[in-house]
Amino acid sequence: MSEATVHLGSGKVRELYALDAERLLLVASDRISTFDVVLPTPIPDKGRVLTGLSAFWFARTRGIAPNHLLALRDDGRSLECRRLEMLPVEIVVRGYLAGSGWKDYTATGQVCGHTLPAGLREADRLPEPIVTPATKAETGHDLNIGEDEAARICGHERYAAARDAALDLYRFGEEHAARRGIIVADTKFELGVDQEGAVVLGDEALTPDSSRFWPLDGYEPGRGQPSFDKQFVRDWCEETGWDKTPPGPELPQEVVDGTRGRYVEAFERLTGLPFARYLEDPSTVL
Ligand code: PZK
Repeated sequence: MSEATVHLGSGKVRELYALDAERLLLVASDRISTFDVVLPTPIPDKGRVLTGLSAFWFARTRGIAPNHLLALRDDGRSLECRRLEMLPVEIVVRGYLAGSGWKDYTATGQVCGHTLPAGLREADRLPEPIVTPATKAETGHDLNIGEDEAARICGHERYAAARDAALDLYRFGEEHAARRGIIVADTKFELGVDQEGAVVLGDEALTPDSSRFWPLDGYEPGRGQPSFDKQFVRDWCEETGWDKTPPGPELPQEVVDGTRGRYVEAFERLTGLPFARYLEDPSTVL
């Protein structure tokens, strides 16, 4: 980084810097988390895969919703972004029944206030995608809230604009990914408001870290689906008998290599580009 940059914060696997009054730098590391714990072993190029995918989606969804992307840096892992006033809620869109949605459905027949048809199985596709907002709780764990509460927190008009953008973005991404053999079961969007008051997509978008990606090949409702990207890591962690409290285990080389291959495969399937070309010239995704 040649400019004077100020470190603003760290996510589990990303860093955020201020470039100037209007611009931020989002840098994706090669760290990987599983069962909510960041592991000590990096996955080479994971940050470049996620950044390249985000930039790819930002470039292709400009006509659906404006986004914060200003520039993709030559290192392939850093995005220069417009500074926004972020909404205090995350917008989760779910097209399939998984995770906490499946749990809630089995208990109540509802997911975050959405009444669903009876008789759905785990991992079933929903008749229509649903929006289930969440707040970033103090503990770091997200807390699901109803759309009514999200609208009160954000303002009704802002929430409606954010929800509409999120649904349109999910529908576009889900359809594109399905044609390339990847199910986007659900995804989280973070939106903000720009200087003109427009609702703008921020953060990362439609990446394996912000979404549940499943392989379409072998998809079978009625059971949990394997993660497209992290299944080798999860399986290996389960085999070791690790109790899922920090520190996490060091990953063996074959798990690192297999996992890197899955991230690269997701990139190549979704972008239609060889990852090697992205490494030579990141702007090929734009
Ligand atoms: C913003 N985060 C999350 C925290 C990370 C990411 N365009 C924006 N304008 C203002 N604020 C943010 C963004 C974006 N994106 C994002 N927090 C603030 C976050 C820590 C590390 F990489």
